[in-house]
Amino acid sequence: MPAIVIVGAQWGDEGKGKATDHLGSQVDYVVKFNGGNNAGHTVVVGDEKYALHLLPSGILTPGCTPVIGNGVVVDIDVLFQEIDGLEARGIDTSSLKLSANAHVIADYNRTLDKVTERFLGSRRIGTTGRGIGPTYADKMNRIGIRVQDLFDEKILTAKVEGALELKSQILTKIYNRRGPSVEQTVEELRSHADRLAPYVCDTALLLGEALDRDEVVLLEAGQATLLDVDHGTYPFVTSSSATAGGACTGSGIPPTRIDQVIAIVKAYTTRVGEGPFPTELHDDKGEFLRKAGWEYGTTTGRPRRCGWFDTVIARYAARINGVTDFVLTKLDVLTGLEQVPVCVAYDVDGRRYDEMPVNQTDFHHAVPVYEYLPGWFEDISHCRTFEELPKAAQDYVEYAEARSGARISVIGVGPEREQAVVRH
Ligand code: 2SA
Ligand code: GDP
Ligand code: MG
Repeated sequence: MPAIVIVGAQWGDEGKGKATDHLGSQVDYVVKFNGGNNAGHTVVVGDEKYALHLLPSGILTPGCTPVIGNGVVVDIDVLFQEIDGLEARGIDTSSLKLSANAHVIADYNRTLDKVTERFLGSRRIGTTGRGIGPTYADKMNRIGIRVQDLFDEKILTAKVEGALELKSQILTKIYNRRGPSVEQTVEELRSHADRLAPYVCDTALLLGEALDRDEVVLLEAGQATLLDVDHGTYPFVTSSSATAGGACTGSGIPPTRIDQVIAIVKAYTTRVGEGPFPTELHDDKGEFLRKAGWEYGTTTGRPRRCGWFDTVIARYAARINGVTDFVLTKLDVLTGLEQVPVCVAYDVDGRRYDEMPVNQTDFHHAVPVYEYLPGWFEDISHCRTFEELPKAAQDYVEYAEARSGARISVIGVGPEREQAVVRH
């Protein structure tokens, strides 16, 4: 039976959490494979609203085992805060599994993230300040601290010493700040070890065996295609592999076992943080989308930048991820517009681009070429079949589908679990 991957098609916050939760009852394992507590996934169940950061969205479904894979970077304090928060609301988190190979976010990396952003000034990335980038940098630099290191004080001390030797030099000489002591860091990391131990295991083995038993594994990406460190709008990206390929490296599940790739795409586009965004709106229409879609960061509360739907980006996401199905979310937010512009190509200094320009400068200069579709005014939040949608909304979906390179299987018409139109 299948391994299914869920990815974001744009710059994140497309509604991956809701889509994962929607599939929760049909799957046995939900795996977070990249990122950390920079992610924010909102799931609304009845009157309850949950904001998940480190825990996979499947944790809300009884019987579904949540897994934090090796590709994730873990802030242990935040992990326990989230576990405690959910337990206090009656959610059982005891089945959580955490990869022994996942990397741990140490306090010095949170500090480095923040001071680096200040240092960059106008060239800043607009990170969430959670220490994500420096922790992945340590991983690649082979000076990272992994979950398994927490259980051996000698090894942990040697690793922290190695990492801090370099960091302290950077912190004191370049940023003029005092680096933390080895003892302090080891003590802080070790303080969690006993509580963490029951969750820790070889998650790649666990998932491989689950697939052998024909169980269903859902791999849930944090962030999105255009924030992927390789395929996104570098350097305005996160530091992990947020595309479908990352699901394999971040979980230990091989590519030959992935059966379906579902990309979540918003009916318009948003972005938080810095970086190019061709269809961004700086006028009252942008404000309309922000208000109607409540576009504020789930983790940091930052207002999200808003713009029209961009089929060039959707096609790119379909190609890079091998998308089999799109879930088009937040169609309800577009209700009440006379006309809805859709970007079909870019004009870059007089030259037309139908596909994403590979050159970063070209993408910065991309001016959207729009087609204008008729809007609708009817409330669609109660629609549950495609036929119930107003004709103009149906046309919008079919237009987006024809230009996005994969079928649109589900349409979101509201934040709640059941507010969806299932087509396939
Ligand atoms: P980082 O902190 O190193 O990962 O930041 C690098 C870039 O990645 C962007 N990024 C995000 N974009 C959208 N949503 C994210 N999660 C939160 C949410 C964001 C929030 O769900 O709302 O609450 O602000 C997320 N995480 C990282 C970030 O904006 C940088 O552009
Ligand atoms: P994620 O990071 O991709 O999981 O997305 P977020 O949770 O950060 O942001 C998506 C927001 O849109 C959340 O507040 C969801 O509750 C909400 N949402 C998801 N799908 C829909 C939809 O179809 N319509 C509306 N109005 N809101 C939705
Ligand atoms: Mg989010």
